[in-house]
Amino acid sequence: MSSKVLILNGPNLNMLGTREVEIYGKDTLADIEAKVRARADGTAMEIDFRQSNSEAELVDWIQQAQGIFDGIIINAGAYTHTSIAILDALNMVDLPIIEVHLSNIFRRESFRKESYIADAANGLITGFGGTGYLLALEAMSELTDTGTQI
Ligand code: CA2
Repeated sequence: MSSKVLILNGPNLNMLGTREVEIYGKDTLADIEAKVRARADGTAMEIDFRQSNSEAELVDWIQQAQGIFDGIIINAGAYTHTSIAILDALNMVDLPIIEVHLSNIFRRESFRKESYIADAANGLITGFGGTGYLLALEAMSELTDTGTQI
């Protein structure tokens, strides 16, 4: 059986690779998407990879995920540290959720150390750059294969 994974990216992640490369790496979001697709290729996982700068659009996509997707991987960008609306939406869906960050949010400014999203997530991968998305995919394949939520 195949599983459909929704990968959501929040504000400013469309600008990856253009500046702050020492923090976020040289890869563009399109590079990361290509690596994720290459990794999913030949597996039973189908990827839907999206980015939005709008909190409302991210909430809409999460609300619509139930019944269509088998899991959500999310890098909510700066909304990670502010958005109760995204947290509520994630809590509403009964799907495995993995939070990803390119940078290690615990080694940065104190306002980045708190994640609202983490409260709804099965797990959090932070600080491995674009590789974090591949690690999340690996973890998601475990969660969706076994149907267990660790
Ligand atoms: O490390 C991550 O993945 C973050 O989610 C990235 C967010 C940041 O607000 C979070 O605290 C951690 C910011 C993404 C901004 O991306 C940029 C890309 C290019 C140039 C400047 C920012």
